Amino acid sequence: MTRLTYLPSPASPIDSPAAAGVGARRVNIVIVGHVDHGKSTVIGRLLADTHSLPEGKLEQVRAQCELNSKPFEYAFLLDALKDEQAQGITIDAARVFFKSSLRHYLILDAPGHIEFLKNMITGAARAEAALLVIDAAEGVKENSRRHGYMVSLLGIRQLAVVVNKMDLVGWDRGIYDGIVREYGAFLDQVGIRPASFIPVAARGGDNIAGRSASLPWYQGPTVLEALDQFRSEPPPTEHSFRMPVQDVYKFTKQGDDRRIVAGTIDSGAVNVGDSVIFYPSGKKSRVKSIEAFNRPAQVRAEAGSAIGITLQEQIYIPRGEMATLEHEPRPQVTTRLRVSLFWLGKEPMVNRKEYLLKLGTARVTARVEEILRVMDASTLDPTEQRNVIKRHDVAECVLKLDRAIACDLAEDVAATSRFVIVDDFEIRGGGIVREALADRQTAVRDRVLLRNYKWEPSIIQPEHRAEKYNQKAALILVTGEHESDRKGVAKALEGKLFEDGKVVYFLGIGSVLYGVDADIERKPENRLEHMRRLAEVANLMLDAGIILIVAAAELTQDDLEVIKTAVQSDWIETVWAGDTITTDLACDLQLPGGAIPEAVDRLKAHLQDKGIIFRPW
Ligand SMILES: Nc1nc2c(ncn2[C@@H]2O[C@H](COP(=O)(O)OP(=O)(O)OP(=O)(O)O)[C@@H](O)[C@H]2O)c(=O)[nH]1
Ligand SMILES: [Mg+2]
Repeated sequence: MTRLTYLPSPASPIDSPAAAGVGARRVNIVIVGHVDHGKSTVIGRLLADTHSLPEGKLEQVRAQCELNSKPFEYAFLLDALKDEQAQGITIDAARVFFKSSLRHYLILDAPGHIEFLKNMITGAARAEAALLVIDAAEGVKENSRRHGYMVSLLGIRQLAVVVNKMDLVGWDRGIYDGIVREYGAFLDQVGIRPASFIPVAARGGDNIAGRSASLPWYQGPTVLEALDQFRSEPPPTEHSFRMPVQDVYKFTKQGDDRRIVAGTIDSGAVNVGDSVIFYPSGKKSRVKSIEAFNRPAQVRAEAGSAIGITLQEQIYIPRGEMATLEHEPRPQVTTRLRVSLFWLGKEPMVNRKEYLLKLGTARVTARVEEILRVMDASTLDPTEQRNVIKRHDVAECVLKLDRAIACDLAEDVAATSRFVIVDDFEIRGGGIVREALADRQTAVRDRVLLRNYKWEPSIIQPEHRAEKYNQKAALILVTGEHESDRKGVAKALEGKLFEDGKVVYFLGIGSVLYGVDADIERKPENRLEHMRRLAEVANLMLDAGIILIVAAAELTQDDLEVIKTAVQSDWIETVWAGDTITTDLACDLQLPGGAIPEAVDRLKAHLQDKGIIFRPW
């Protein structure tokens, strides 16, 4: 079936159930620790000692070392495997598979904290348990602590601490005990109770897969035994269904109006016939079919699979929405989040600066509204009260987003509570959502969600209207000071577009105030409701495919946020008429005072740039 080529390929071919072995659930383990403390050696040894290496690999790497006259390192095994896997894998963490007599494992060796955080949060990798390696000779270092904190922040509750290189300290029990005390106290502070502290010498294989004769005083499990003792977490299908929408594809065959909503299921499961609700929009439909990559259509799909669903009623949903099931707990929808985050950027995180927050497939501009608490992650000492979050700090803060997103709280659905913060195209931090806070639009949003839930979809697709009218529906908000001629500009634009054959309508605020709003007084406390009604009227006209031009004096950012709650934000253009912007509104275009025809020309060019109307060839 050719249509399946529209679907994204699964995150990685080795994520397939086949790789986990028939019937066995694979356990994912992340390995962390300070640089050079021996992560790669532990993994290399595990591979070698469980006979999980490809035939002849060990000998091949040894021979190569000899050839280049450098000492053999178990870490080289990983590099060799990494090279082999490199095709088809796009993430930075080395992914290594091996099996014990009990079950299959995937071990993720993250080369640094950015990669670790990135992979853990973006879902490129998820781990149920962690191994944290500490060099017995060097002792607990800053990154031993930072990584421990990150493990706790990511909600990984199972941890074994590997005290490595015991050979370098003469297998001394006192040194081991000291590390157990010091690091155990630290873990206690971040709320992790480690399953075990294991003294090992990874290079020689002591206490990795086999018991060490040099450590007779230690009675606990070997690393391999500790792995086998980790609980395999309850399958994510026990949680609510969450699928961030990656993309919406349209069938291209003539007369086929269906779309495929594609994404990877983060948690839960979905069945054909289920009633799905997309958030933050609140739009609803029913699952008609589930299409999976390279597999025949299926009736059910579970967490971890990359799928596409077709819907009974065709509704417009953009990338970034989150598919959920009607009969399950709904996600949080808000523009204000209380979060715990970890900052890795060289430049500190500051108030007022704009960042990009990525959660699921949603991308949204975010600012720090308030910093509640900052700690140094390597000591967990609360730093003095300050208003910046420095590199390697962990902080609890309130983030304000410029439009609402759907997410979950860490305690409800971990996967859809994780986010990263991007600045200048690089990931600078990440964290989890602790609490969804109310914002000014909460009441409006609740009504919009209900409206969308009850929405009667037309059989005419929005893009068919767009094709017929040769334009994209848009709300153009023309605002300015009271004295500005915003109405003049707005009406002239309407005239010009009408002349060009567009379906366009000018709406003055007065037409709403004394009509739709006739039952509410004009006083400041009613402004929100006035805006809500204006936005609802606009939403109807936009749904009809119209370019709607609204003129209103001195719109503020608050007004815009209310309007954005009811009207899809990518359909809105804000224009300020006049030399100085006197409110806090973020404008897409400013038209300095002057002749109306010029203003209209500039506006028209702007609409062409935005693809709302098309430029003549
Ligand atoms: N003496 C001794 N050296 C070891 C042991 N385990 C690892 N090493 C050495 O420590 C060095 C670092 O080991 P790696 O496994 O590369 O450490 P890593 O944590 O993966 O390092 P990065 O990936 O660079 O952070 C290597 O030279 C290893 O041979 C051990 O048990 N005893
Ligand atoms: Mg390494």
